[in-house]
Amino acid sequence: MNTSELLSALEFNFKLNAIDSRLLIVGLGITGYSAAQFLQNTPIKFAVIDSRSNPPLIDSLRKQMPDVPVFLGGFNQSAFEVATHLLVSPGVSLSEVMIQKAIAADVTIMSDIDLFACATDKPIIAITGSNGKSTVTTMLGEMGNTAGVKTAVGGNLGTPALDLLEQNADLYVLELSSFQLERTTALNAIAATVLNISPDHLDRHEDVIAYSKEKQKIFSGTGVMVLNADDPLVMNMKSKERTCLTFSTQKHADFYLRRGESSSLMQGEQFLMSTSELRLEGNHNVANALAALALGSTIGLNIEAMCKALKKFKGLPHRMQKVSEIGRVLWINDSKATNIGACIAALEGYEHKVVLIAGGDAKGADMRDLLPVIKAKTKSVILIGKDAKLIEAALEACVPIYYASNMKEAVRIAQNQTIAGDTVLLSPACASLDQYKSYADRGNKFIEAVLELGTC
Ligand code: UMA
Ligand code: ADP
Repeated sequence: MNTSELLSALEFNFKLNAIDSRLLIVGLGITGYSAAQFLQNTPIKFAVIDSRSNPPLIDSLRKQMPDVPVFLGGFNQSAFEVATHLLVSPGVSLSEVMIQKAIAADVTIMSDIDLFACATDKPIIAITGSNGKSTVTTMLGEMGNTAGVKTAVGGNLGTPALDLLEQNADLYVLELSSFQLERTTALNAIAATVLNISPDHLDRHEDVIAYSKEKQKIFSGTGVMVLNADDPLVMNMKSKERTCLTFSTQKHADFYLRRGESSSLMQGEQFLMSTSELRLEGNHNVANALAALALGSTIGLNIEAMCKALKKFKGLPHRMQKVSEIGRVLWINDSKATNIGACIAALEGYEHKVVLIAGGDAKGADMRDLLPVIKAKTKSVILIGKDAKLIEAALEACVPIYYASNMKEAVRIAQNQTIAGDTVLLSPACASLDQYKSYADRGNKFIEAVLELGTC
């Protein structure tokens, strides 16, 4: 797409133009930086603001774009007052006072995803949900490339959407978070899905219904809706006016799991592949595979190529990742389980009781939702992090509970709870930021501690 087509799209969607608009990029993380780099090659006038005095990318910005005005160390009122448009990074809450004032003054709120949608005429497939986004986004990326369609993947997955443009792909697959969706209005994905809804980010969203409404925004536009027939909150999003495809591991759907002596992935009456050919564990990953197949089918990806990609896909690190087997005890790293839904899915996948390491920042979720599955599927629980006491109270002593102040201690306590044949699962049901740099840092600390056991 050339600059004049981009400018027409920005004018049409946002009344954003090179003459009288002033855009303020709020937040200088990787999203804000990608937006600045993109706008630098257009005639749109923009500035950048971050509440931190020394945001991570300030040096690069000053070096690469010395003429761009930058405001740091707070949300400076005068910077907001001249802005006609705010491009708000996902890490910044829309309830910030200066943003609320801007909304009241009719300033247009937009996201990097809006800019991206205006900047490409190539198909976009958009993926959200409480859990499975990264897995399905990556699966679909592999499917596209295996089918011979140059596919780029990004968004919440890690590479900001605007940075994908340089790959000049023929298909873009975007993982989108509720934070990205709540400030996006111009997305018109050729196909989109909400994989599932379970409580998450309730420190930022009023309740699960408000959170689910933000997720539903992924269906703005006219594209195909891919819906999880096993999730009532998702099925409520179905629109009569739109083409819908469903997937299910429980019942007949457009893409579904046929259970039997050997279970199979099916499209209608057509056998696609046997589940034993999947390299990923758990019923939730069967659902993820079905969702990816359904999404791929909407743009006519070759079905054999999609199955070939699925058969090769080994999964992402920190999601039900096998770390080691020591003295016939299996250690599993599911550090990416940053909410209750992911922890429940992990535990439900076991036929025997496991030793669970959980805890961290519960983000306002009601930890009592964990009680039935913990009672049914765990031998004992070792709690870490800021909300350990809250979780203990929610579990009503249904199994033995221990505290650990760090991961090394948690792993040692877990080891003492095990006998040959047991599994120890790190699936925290909480965010990691109270004790770790990220979920990956938490997972790596777990791996380190487990591998140390093997050398003792
Ligand atoms: N921040 C400030 N002041 C500011 C701006 C940001 O303190 O003025 C803080 C935020 O509160 C947050 C951090 O800086 O703690 C980063 O926020 P950001 O919006 O600058 O983040 P980016 O670096 O742009 O990364 C974002 C996503 N981050 C968030 O949603 C918090 C990344 O998702 C995403 O990969 C990236 O854009 C590219 O699209 C991360 C994430 O944790 C992985 N997502 C959440 C999740 O998956 O649960 C939603
Ligand atoms: P997201 O990007 O939505 O966080 P991931 O694919 O990174 O999703 O997986 C995050 C966590 O959720 C992991 O613990 C993983 O095992 C679990 N998970 C993956 N897919 C599903 C699903 N469909 N339902 C429930 N939990 C899932």
